[in-house]
Amino acid sequence: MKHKAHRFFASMLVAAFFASTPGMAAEIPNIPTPTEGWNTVWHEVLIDLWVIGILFGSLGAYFLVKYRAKDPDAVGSGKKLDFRQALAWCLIPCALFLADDFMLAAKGWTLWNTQRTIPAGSMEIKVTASQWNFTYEYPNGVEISSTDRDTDKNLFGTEIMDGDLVIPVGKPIVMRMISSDVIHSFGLTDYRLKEDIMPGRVTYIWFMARKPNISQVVCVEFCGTNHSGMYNRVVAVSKANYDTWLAKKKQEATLRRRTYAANIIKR
Ligand SMILES: [Cu+2]
Repeated sequence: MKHKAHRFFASMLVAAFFASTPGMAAEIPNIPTPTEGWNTVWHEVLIDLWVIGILFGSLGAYFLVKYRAKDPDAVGSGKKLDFRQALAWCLIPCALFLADDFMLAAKGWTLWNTQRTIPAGSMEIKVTASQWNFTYEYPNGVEISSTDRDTDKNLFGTEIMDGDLVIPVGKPIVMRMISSDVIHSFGLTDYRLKEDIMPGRVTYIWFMARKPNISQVVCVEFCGTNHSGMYNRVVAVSKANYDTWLAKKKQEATLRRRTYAANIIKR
């Protein structure tokens, strides 16, 4: 009896779990992102550096002790290598290290292709950088400026605030960027990405959040006095929360336009 009750509750739990997440897994496209690509390649570079460092460090230390001069007049007596042996000692280690470099270069090439290829079904946000703010234009015309942020608010808070670049989770986002004055750079630090924004050229960068989180955009190219104030938060929220936020912003913009028009007519 007790067993049966256990099984019943366990199956209910499993059913509840699947019922609550049917869309979740399907919503997130299973595509490689540049963020994960950079993390992987960087970890591999670090592992390589550690392995090579430890290997050569310990070998060097071992040789230092083993072949130390035991008295000041001691002269080393190494076995002379013939031409073929010397050549092998040069080429084989070189080939081993180059193989590792080629492997990393190939991974870097793949990663670069991922970073440059915008996935299908992505959402475009237009970015205009100027001294000293980022302005974001959403597909429905809503505009957000990084300088709209409320400086009294807690930047580490979890609720959405003015000036936040809000994006839906599981949607590849393309930032299509121009500058109205000098060179800026769009630095998505937590997403491991940056791309310059220049006058007279359109540049782009794409990224995707796999789960709700808060990170930052910072200008990473010195662009004048208030360069350090050129930043805002990137808030990734669920699709439903994103839709609600965007509708609210659209409503606010319409209201602002109407008030503005009414004031002009009054004058
Ligand atoms: Cu800047």
